Amino acid sequence: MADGARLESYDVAIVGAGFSGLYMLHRLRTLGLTARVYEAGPSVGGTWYWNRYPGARVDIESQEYCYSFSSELDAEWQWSERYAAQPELLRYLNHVADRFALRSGIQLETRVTAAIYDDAARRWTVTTDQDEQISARHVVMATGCLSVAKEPDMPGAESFSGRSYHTHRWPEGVDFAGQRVAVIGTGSSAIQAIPQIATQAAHLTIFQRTPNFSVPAHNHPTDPQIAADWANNRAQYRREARDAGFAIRAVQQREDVALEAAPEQRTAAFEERWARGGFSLLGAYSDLIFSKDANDTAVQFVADKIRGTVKDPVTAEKLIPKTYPIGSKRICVDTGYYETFNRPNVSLVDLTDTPITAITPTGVRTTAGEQAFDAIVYAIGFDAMTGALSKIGIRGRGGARLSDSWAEGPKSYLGLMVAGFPNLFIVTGPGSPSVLSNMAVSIEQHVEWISDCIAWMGQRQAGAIEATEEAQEMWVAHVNEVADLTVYPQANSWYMGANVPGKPRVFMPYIGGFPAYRDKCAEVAAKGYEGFAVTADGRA
Ligand code: FAD
Ligand code: N01
Repeated sequence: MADGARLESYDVAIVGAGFSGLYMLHRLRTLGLTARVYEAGPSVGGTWYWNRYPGARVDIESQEYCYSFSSELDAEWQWSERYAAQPELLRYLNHVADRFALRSGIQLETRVTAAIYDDAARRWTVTTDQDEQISARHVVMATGCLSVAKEPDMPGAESFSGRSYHTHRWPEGVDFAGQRVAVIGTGSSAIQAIPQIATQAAHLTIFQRTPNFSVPAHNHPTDPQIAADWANNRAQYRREARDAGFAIRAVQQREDVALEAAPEQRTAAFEERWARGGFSLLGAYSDLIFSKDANDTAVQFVADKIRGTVKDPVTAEKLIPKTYPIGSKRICVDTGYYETFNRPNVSLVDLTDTPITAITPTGVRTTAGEQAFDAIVYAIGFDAMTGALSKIGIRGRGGARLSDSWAEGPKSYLGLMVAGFPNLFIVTGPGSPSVLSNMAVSIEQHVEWISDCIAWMGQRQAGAIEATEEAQEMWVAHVNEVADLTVYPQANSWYMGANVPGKPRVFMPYIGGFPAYRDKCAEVAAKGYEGFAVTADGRA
């Protein structure tokens, strides 16, 4: 610790002020505990502060993608659209921060750089980039699954003399009018941004390495009847969401099996889901994520939709994913994505034919030659699930480094705790449903489990809780076993760590479904935190 550095002491240090960190602070305060949130950014909101690119909006209906812990909050907040856009989500999270008087407990523009466990004191010392140290009994990493953006790794990226943008760090006041714009990447961020940028730019060129499956959002202003229906039945609808595999009520998962349906029946079922919009397509049949043959029927349906929308058949074929099952990468939910390729000012470069060799001072060079641009938009994704944690120097019992424990891929018990790292909790960590679910639901479940656990420890004057190696090994084996029953590991996805060179290829989230996972967490707690070692210790 540097001379003059401040030292503060709390029951709990929380890292991150997004959906997770805000609710964590609120819950801990209601338990009478002292807690402080450290947030690297200049605002609360997490994902919904950082990702301000044009077109950014939620891919789960707003009525479902929000907190459920306060009926007063529900009653006073009205969503203006079926799928809220980023500014509205950010307003919502700011409202939550004000509504529950959270700001006094949040320290912005403060990055946590290290967290070191003192086995004797059974406390963590958290270090920030603001020349301060915090002593805390518990640390909650609410650092986000998708909060560390990948940086452009193409040679020459820094030499570009035009403007470069990253979807994750979008500045105010960008105007592409009259410009030649390149978008690199075709994931969810790009697929939302491209239709908007295309309406401004003189010409937009999309550099696609792997096409993605996208389904229409059919977004619209909130239907007053639907809002009233939700207001009248909210508790029941929330229960239905929590009992759904992805914790998304609107998926309306059917038990029918695609391979047992006649082709015309299947087409009708998919058409009905396509007309509803969003992730409901995946709920049309129960075997879509388990059987490659069943999955192929949905792939063919979407491929035909793309062919039917994109007028140039060569472009249409390039936009159809052919190398992985639908759903094994998060499906994109778009507004006018495929239609955008019918505009005269939009063109597609397929990088499988002609890879990027360099970014030059004036544009993008591929093996086919160089194209000049005024602006480049990088929509190249995230070091997902482990990125934020790997940037913090986390050292547990005996000085063990988390980066060493996770060298072959992240291991955890329930995605909540890691053996060797007592009193360190992760919200939606690898090994939990997290990114395979409605994150708002998963975050609430994790925050409540963690705060209940901390309260339980307090009642028993327990000094430390830690996942046992045995429980962790069994859980990791289960997570892998369940993943292998599905088509998910067949894609080179960020779920697998495949988008970051050198990252171990491990299927990180838990695909066993939110209800089964929630029940397992509840059972573990009911059995006195089975699979955890609890150390009695009344020391303050
Ligand atoms: P985040 O919102 O990521 O917040 C984590 C915070 O921690 C960040 O503000 C970050 O700055 C801070 N932080 C990280 N490391 C440190 C550190 N060392 N020190 C201090 N602060 C730190 N999920 C859905 O279910 N539905 C959606 O529609 C959806 N849309 C998304 C759209 C985009 C563009 C992205 C990127 C993700 C989306 N997600 C969606 C996932 C989304 O991340 C979660 O839904 C949710 O917002 C996560 O909240 P969080 O608080 O856990 O993490
Ligand atoms: O990132 P991505 P994202 N050269 O990793 C390409 C959530 N989210 O920010 O597939 C050329 O999906 C890469 O190509 P490839 C959601 O969970 C939700 O779009 O690796 N291309 C890919 O096309 C989502 O899944 C919403 O071959 C390069 C793209 O960049 C997650 O966040 C909106 C490249 C990255 O796609 C991440 O989405 C936004 C290179 N060097 C995000 N490197 C909603 O709709 C990467 N690519 C709510």
